[in-house]
Amino acid sequence: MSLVKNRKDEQLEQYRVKDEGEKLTTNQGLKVAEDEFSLKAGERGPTLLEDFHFREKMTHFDHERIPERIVHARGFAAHGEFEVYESMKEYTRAGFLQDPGVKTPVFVRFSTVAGSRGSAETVRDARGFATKFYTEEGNYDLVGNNIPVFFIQDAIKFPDLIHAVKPEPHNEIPQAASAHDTFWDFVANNQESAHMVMWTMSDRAIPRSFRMMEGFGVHTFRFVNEEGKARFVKFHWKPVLGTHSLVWDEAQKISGKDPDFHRRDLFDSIENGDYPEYELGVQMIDEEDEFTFDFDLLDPTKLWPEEDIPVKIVGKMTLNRNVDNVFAETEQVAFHPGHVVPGIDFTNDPLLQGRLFSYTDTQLIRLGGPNFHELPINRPVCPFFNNQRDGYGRHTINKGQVAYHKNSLAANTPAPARPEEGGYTHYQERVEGYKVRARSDSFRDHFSQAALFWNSMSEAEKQHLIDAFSFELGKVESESVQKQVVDMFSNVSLELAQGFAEAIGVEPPQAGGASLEKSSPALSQENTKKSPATRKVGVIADDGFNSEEVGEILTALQKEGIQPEIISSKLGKLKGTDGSELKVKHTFLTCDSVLFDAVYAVGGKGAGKRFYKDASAFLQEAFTHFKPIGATHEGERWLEAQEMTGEPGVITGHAPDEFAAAFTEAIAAHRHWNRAV
Ligand code: HDE
Repeated sequence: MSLVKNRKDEQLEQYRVKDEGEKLTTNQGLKVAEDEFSLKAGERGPTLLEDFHFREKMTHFDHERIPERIVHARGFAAHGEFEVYESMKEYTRAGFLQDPGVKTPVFVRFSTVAGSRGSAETVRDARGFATKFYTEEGNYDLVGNNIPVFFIQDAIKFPDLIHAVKPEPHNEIPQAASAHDTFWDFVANNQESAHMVMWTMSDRAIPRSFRMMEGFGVHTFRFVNEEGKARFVKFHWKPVLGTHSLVWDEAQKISGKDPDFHRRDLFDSIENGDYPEYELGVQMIDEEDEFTFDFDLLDPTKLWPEEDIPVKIVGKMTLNRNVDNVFAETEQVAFHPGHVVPGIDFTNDPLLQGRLFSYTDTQLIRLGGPNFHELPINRPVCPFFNNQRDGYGRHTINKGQVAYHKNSLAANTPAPARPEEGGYTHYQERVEGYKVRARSDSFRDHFSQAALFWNSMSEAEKQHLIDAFSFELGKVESESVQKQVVDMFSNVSLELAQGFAEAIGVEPPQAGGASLEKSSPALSQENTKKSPATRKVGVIADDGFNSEEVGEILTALQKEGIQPEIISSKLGKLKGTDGSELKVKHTFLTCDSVLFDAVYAVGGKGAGKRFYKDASAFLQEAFTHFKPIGATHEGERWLEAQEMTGEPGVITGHAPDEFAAAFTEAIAAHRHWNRAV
């Protein structure tokens, strides 16, 4: 664990308790003499009500659970720090964005949306990316997703969307999946969802790692500077390792082999010192330019193409400490898009406006009352004073007789602060209009940006989209819903609609498609950063491996930050040709090809028939998932036997140093889509 200390860490320290080595007590501090037997009337008699220790232990246990989040229930979090690269003074007065060198403590929770708290992590879904900045001016929460747009335009439809995507109420099936009738019925009948559905059917919805996905604030917010000048702003997190995904078959298998795949990856990386890093980016538009775009800036189903409105990279976040206790921190953390600091303000995006209500409301039921801000993980690092009092679980002991404003008995304190003293003032936007339940006409184009997304995909990504639609709608039972969805997406791309219509047995549409030709290269993961760092390579080896060669190759890979793990038929140590040893980390039984980024087939003279069978299955699976494969000696012959040699991303037959360099490059490429599988 990192030894990094910051103000939040110091604050949390006063609440940490280590029980190890202590005497067992009740919650009243009374030492307990016996913890295995309840108090009975005779050895075989009934338990007595007066057994306060039993009662307390059982009562606490009975109350250990709180309601899980209605959405984003399955999540995992870590602590870290944020530092701005250059002052953002020109654009915002937000204190934490002023000084390079000042490190603001952060707490980030990643999540899936639809699944229950115990569901698998590699399901097809959007991912939550919620960041709490513990700034000196109070907590600022950037509660975003890994997808820059949302399914709906108005918060009033959120309960409908979530009811449709959650397991169907009559049989509570399926868990953590959108491949069912009610979700697709919702999509077809609420066509504003088209753009986000393109993203959730794309590889973005099956990230390789929380460390390798982008984050987006989604809504348009406002930056306001010291002079009161405002600009529209969208927030981005860009992962330093690039944006990478799993393949769908692999993701489904991981759900069974390791339902904790993403949290394990995050936890282990932090423990290893491979701290996940993300750069903060902002897109800004001047208020004067509000109406110069072919979409409405307030519409949360629209993104701002990065080629038109560049993302200015302004700082970096590093996650460097795992939590001590998942319940106390990750489960009890309470995010809220309404937790803002001076210099950051809202817009009239009707989705954002509704969220500003929902998040406090949900914490009241989830955390049991209005004092959740006092929980250690939620406390700001700056002091807070007001006239709020009492309620369930109140910790603060407010002294004095005055709990109201205005007063004379306490000299009218706590007193509101003027802006120059840090008081938050809302941006004075001029608003007028009739009270109506309506949607602006400028929100009506649902297909152009969905088409922009399609146009921006590589051939492989387009195929993945067709496959994902074919999978999801292949699980839908209602033919009418299937047909409606085909009709709907024929407005986006005829190629897409025809592709999956064919697969699900619906008459493919003959006409349609958006006329848009524009594309945005930033949307394709083909154009993301490529790095071999922290990639996991399964090394399949047995006794009698070529020591010198393997030693050289593994050292070269490790120098690039690649993490080789030895897999064999049994645990223990393998002996190489010169007597050197390799420690086996996994057997074919305890791991699986889907849990690695690449495979290196080493072999060994001791490898028998059974070993060869297991190794072949492992390699075959890696091959069909387009993963880099390297092989030397026996390994090379295994690949030849399976006709993999010479395929893209399959590295064989070089001197060790050349092999290591070529294999590293293949690993950095992530996947090799142009392979014949
Ligand atoms: Fe959320 N959302 N949401 N959401 N959301 C919640 O708040 C809600 C939306 C997001 O790790 C809930 O504390 C409404 C968009 C994240 O603890 C709840 C609407 C985006 C998390 C809620 C939205 C998000 C939540 C459930 C439509 C991306 C997890 C538990 C108006 C910008 C935070 C909780 C964590 C959680 C409501 C739409 C992101 C019920 C009403 C858009 C990352 O309050």
